[in-house]
Amino acid sequence: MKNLLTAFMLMLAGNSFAQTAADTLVVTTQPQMHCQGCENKIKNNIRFVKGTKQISTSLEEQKVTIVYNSKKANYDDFVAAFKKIGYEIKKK
Ligand SMILES: [Cu+2]
Repeated sequence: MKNLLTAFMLMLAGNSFAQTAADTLVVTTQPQMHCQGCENKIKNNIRFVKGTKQISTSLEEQKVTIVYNSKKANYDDFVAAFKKIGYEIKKK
């Protein structure tokens, strides 16, 4: 019984760790974003990449900031997702 409890607590600890495994990716796009339509297109598509938690764009700074779970997605997943909608990305 004690072992079971320990195992359960370890599981909980593992879970909370997974939830905080958030990475932030900041990228620039090619072609550049030039209006809200571009921003929306990116946001509405990239948010479907598995593991994406939050996505924001900045026209002035020409950057896209993505907060994601690094256990579920990696940089290449985002490269592929951007490519699908016609953008190349570079880490900023
Ligand atoms: Cu546009």
